[in-house]
Amino acid sequence: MPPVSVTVKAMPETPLHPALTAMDLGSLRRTAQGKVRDIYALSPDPDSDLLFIATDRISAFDHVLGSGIPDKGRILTQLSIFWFDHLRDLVPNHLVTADTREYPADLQPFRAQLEGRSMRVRRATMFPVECVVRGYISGSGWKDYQATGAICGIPLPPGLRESDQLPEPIFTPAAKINTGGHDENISFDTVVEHIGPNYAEDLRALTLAIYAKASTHAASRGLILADTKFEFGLIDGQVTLADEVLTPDSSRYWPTETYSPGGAQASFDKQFVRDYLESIHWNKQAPAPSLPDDVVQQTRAKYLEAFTLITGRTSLDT
Ligand code: PZK
Repeated sequence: MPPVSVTVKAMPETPLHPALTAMDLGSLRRTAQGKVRDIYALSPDPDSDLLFIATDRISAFDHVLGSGIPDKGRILTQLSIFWFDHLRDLVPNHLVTADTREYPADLQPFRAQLEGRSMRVRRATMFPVECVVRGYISGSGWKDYQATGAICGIPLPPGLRESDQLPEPIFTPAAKINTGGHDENISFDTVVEHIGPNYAEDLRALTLAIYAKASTHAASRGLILADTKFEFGLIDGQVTLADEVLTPDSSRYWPTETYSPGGAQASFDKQFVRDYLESIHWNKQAPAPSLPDDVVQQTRAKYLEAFTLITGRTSLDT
């Protein structure tokens, strides 16, 4: 009898809970809702800390889909916390605690919903600028380059191909468009007009420094950090990193192994979702479809893979 060799592919842990796509926090006041994240005020006091929550909702082609991805909110929250810690010597951040036992008493009944997916954060006065940094040319940057040879007024060398690495990382700020539209790329001079030269310089320098540190870490884990977006605010007069940071929802990560410039790169996390939505010829108008369970599970596995690669941890719970 020859020896039998069995290889078991490591399977991601099975989710213990269904996707959580809508929060129920009783009478707590929601102050902002994004496609995927919710922000609540911890108390009626206008200066109170905020509760920043990542739900399991997922968006594609600018719509929130009918299905959530179990554990997505916990995965993205744990990634943000990892990066806040990794970046702590570079920039202060808004995180107070993610230990739900340190949340106010009236939230204790909701701890099961909040555990792992929420952060108690300091309230900041947010700068009205999306701080985007690109090390590679993709997305709206590729579109602008093809049309004008520049991104946000920064001239780039001719002959770049889609997904090429840029000669050096560039700060490509964007202005938020409120009514669901895409952010609009703006020049550095426009940032200066909005917030003044000192803060504009601060945001650019911080954004580029954070990108340098984060992309070095990502590279050590086999990932290219193609681009990412930060939001900053003022807390006690200090420029502070806020929002979620360096998650797959706010960043483009590409596996170094399959990187191939000259076209679009597959999405690390959402490619199964996009492929499914294209396969059913959805017209990309509301209502957005739900996802079959195999697409949900494959997508969940990709978020877990990103988490494990970046943090070196195999479980969300340890
Ligand atoms: C804040 N957003 C964007 C994110 C949404 C909206 N620490 C803070 N203090 C004050 N305001 C904000 C933050 C943070 N972070 C961030 N809007 C306000 C946003 C997620 C969901 F609906």
